[in-house]
Amino acid sequence: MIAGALCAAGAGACELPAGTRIESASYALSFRTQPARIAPGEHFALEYAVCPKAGAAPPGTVSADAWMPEHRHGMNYRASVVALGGGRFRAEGLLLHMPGQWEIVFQAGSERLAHRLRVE
Ligand SMILES: [Cu+2]
Repeated sequence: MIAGALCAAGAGACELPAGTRIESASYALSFRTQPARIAPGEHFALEYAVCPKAGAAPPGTVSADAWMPEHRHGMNYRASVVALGGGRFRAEGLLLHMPGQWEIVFQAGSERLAHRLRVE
């Protein structure tokens, strides 16, 4: 599967910038955290971009959140998302308030794209 990040023909190439990649049924997403290394209790931002796969519609606004699966809780903060155009977004104000295993979660329409990471 190498074609996952390509758009439907005719819409122009949809290229994802370098970053951690996640895919769902309809979307491919890449993201970077700022700073690159997240520390517990410190605010960070997410820069991410979304490409619809062939046949899928652009997702509209893609939200960003974080979830701690082992403890079944999210953040104490709500990220504010700004659409930068061209399928790119920036989310600010995220904070993981305890060390351990987290998921960065993006919601694109009805599809959830999650990436696990450990902070300590
Ligand atoms: Cu927890």
